[in-house]
Amino acid sequence: MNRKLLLTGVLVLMCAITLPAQNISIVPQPKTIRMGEGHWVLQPGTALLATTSDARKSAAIFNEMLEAKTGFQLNILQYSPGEGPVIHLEENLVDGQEEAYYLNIGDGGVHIKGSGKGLFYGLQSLIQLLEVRESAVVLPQLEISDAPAFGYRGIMLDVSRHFFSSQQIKKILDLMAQLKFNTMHWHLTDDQGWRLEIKKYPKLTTIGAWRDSTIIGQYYDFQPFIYDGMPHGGYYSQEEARAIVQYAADRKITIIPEIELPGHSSAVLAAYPELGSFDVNRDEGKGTIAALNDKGEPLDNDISSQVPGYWGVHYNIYGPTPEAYQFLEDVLSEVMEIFPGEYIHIGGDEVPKDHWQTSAIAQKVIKKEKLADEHELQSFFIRRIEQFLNKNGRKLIGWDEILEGGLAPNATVMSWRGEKGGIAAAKMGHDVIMTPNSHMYFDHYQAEDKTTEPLAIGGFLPLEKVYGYNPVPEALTTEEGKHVLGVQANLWTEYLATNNKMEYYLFPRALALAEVAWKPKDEKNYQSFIEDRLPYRLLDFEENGVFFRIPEADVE
Ligand code: TNX
Repeated sequence: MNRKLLLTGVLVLMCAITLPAQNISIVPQPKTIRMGEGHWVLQPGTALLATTSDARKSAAIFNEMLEAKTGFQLNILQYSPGEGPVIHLEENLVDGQEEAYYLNIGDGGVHIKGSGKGLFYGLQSLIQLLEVRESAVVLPQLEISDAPAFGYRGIMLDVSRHFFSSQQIKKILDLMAQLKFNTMHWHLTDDQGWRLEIKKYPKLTTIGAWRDSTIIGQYYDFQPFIYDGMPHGGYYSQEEARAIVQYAADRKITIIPEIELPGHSSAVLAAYPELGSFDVNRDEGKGTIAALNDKGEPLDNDISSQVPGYWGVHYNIYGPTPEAYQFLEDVLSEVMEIFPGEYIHIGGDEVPKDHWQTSAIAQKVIKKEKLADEHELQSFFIRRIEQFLNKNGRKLIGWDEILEGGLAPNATVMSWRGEKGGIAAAKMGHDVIMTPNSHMYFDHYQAEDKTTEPLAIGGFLPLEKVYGYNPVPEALTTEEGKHVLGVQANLWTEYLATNNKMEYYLFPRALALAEVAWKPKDEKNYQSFIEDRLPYRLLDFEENGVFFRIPEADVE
């Protein structure tokens, strides 16, 4: 069946009524909306008054979106025209909150008030209120006061397992901005590929960014694994990465780059094997992943020479050596030049620390530093990196495994193995981001019957479950709960190789997440979300070439 017809059918069913012509369908739903009477007609000659340069940037972005919808742009003016219709952007903090805004649509025009960020969000709401009729473009008369519940509203994109173009990243940033997300966590390195140009270490991208998927991987249980047999690769030049950072900043989104250490580092070690910690028992150790050729013969078992095309926890990791620290400090220095945000993510997840038990280099450091075990060694490693980042005015963030063996003193924790890690860190007075794999793993299936869905990693995460997530665990006191900065969904891309598939797994769940992050838990309402807002947003997506899963498309 034609996708548009199917979509309209499903949406009408969801609403159990025909879609009303005019509805307030802003996602995330604003805090308070007071409806007025009638409409205000937006005319091509309307002035968009923006007196600051930041407001003018936001106005220009609004204009592009407006043109896509209506075919016309407004005149951005620096001074009041004195007469005629005006959309007035007043850059002034609302209620002392940086992300709050006030929006009024009345007989005389539109007035939006807020900080630079607030104005941007006000304009995002305004665009979602526009109704393009045959005769005119109209806006409902109303008044909105709005502000987010959480200061951190994020989505993580894994570009290592599959590479995505700058253009696609920008498309996702556009959509994130519409939904008032303010953070994109960019998973730039992993076993399957290094994706950022580093001037001092060119082999990271000449070798580390390309994998040969014809090599058959072998897991801990020695089951052979092959993915699609196709080569994959790509990377962002520093110039491209800078352009993306700027593009995001213009949309009030901060990018947190992630450079994985000490594990998930096979791509680095393929390029610079000397940074690894293989030395004794190099391939006899239990659990070593061997590389095979297409006849199933071992490739001299030197896995450190391959960028693997198979997933899971890989055995070779950085050695705790002066060379590795120097390399990481050099890399992080270049990373900090490109990414001005306060956080740098250093991974820290899924490190097969037992590997360090058979590593002479690692054992030497454990002895010398009087560490109890390999957990403390990881902690020692990460503390060193934290000191370096802090010295450079940045904050370290890592996955919840960085708690094991002792948390670095100023670290922020991303809680992914459920909420346990986040709860523990918050109780210790550390900041946390909640991203539990029970509710926030968008690489999981959207239908219970997985055979009806495009191949993914596993798990079942329906829209309603995402919507129902409350980022502050009940186990925390009010004071401790303040350490929960916000919430993030993770899009791992082992099986997401195309732009469409990426969008299919993100949407519509990211719309539900937008309300989880923006609205206090007592003000969320799933029924109203799927009936009053979601259908309109999805029709808009459909018109703008955004791919998504039609909700309940699996229901007859
Ligand atoms: C676990 S979540 C991982 C990723 C995988 C993901 C698949 C985390 C910090 N590590 O490396 O891609 O599971 O769902």
